[in-house]
Amino acid sequence: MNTDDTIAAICTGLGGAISIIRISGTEALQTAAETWSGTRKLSKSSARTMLLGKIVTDNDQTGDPALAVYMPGPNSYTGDDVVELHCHGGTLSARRTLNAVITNANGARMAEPGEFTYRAFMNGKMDLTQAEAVADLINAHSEMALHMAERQVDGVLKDIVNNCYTELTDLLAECESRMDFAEEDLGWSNQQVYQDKINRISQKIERLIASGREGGILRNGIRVVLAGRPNSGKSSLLNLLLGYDRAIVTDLPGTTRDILEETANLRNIPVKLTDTAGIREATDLIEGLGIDRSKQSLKQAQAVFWLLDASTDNLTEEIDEMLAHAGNNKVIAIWNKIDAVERHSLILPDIIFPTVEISVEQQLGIDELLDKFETVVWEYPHDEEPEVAVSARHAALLAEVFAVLPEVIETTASSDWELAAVHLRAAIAALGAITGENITPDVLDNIFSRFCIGK
Ligand SMILES: Nc1nc2c(ncn2[C@@H]2O[C@H](COP(=O)(O)OP(=O)(O)OP(=O)(O)O)[C@@H](O)[C@H]2O)c(=O)[nH]1
Ligand SMILES: [Mg+2]
Repeated sequence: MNTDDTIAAICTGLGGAISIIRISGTEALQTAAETWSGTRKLSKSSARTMLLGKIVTDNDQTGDPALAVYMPGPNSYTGDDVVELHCHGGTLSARRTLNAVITNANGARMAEPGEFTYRAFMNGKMDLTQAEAVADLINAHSEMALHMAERQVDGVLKDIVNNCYTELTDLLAECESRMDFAEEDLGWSNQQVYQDKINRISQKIERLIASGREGGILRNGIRVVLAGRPNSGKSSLLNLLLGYDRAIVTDLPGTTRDILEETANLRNIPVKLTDTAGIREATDLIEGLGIDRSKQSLKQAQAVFWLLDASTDNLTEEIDEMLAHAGNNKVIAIWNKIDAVERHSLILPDIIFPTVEISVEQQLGIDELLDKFETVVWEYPHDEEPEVAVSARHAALLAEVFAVLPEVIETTASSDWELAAVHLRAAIAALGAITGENITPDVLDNIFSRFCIGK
């Protein structure tokens, strides 16, 4: 992406009460002056002061009232000169203003997705981890995901990575100096110091890699499938977890025939909840097709809520169906309708999966279900939010660093400074790719193309 020209886009979601058109680049003031006019000129106003004026286009000299604000670089979001026009919202009004900004005599270029943040990165306003976190922030589907993104925007991950980067760069400098001045003693550290240092860095990197699991869950959410025999209460539980009546519930077995998918937030974990057709011998063609889809969904599930009807006469059948179809992946067995069973706990058989007893109808046991869900997802007690949760891109690069560090220990221990330097450079390059210190343009394009337009 070119960074020399002036770009513009609507930064706000379409349809709101106000729309903001951001213009960024060396010609931002001139471009805005062709589109907006007020009693005071933007170029004469003090930085970051809102001025009232109106949008003037070629066809419409008495245009809509609009506020304008000038943020001279480098103290702007992008680091360029920026002008923002705040005009009436609504799709048409905002588009008309953007169109005027693009087509006027000093017209700007329409910004690509993520291009404002790309410029902020290129202008050194933020590193790549912070820029990526801006996208995470917009896409966050839970409080925890939001906090994590905010911490990454604040530079928590950047600082840890930069710290390792600096330590390894210092070590590389020593290795190179040992190669160049092998005969002299220039007060170098001894090999034990190197090893301790690398071990410390290794531990930090290992912790970051481990946080990738949380990063994946918080960024992508997880797919939870509600499954079970007909009438076990899957749709009732879906409705309860969503907090509204999404699915039809009746006492006829085989009510749900197709897959229903909704997003929700269970204990800060973003989830895609999938309600499915009850699994049994199908009674007709349509039900059979629905059951095939249920089985397909189970294959893609990252967690399964398997509903068992505790009130039926045939508990073994309920369990057998589960063992045949649930798979082994994070299944929670849920005895539902315990309200309809007398002294239920005495008769319910043991099950190999984590098990809870609930009543959707009377809202019993739902907290216990969510407790189990949390434990199953995080795999260990998760009382505190992790400090950082790296993305898959970061984790892959960190794994490269982690793999090469033992080689650094080995080669420094045997005073093979040349080879140590080779390994150190590889580790440094991978860390630099995380923060964007050294990264190829196509990787950058790929990262920013996933942003929305206007960010
Ligand atoms: N007593 C009692 N009845 C319940 C409970 N949960 C659901 N039901 C009833 O069980 C019946 C079936 O509920 P659904 O939610 O439609 O069950 P389902 O598993 O989605 O059924 P299919 O879509 O046919 O596979 C309805 O009449 C519900 O009111 C519960 O906790 N206790
Ligand atoms: Mg149903």
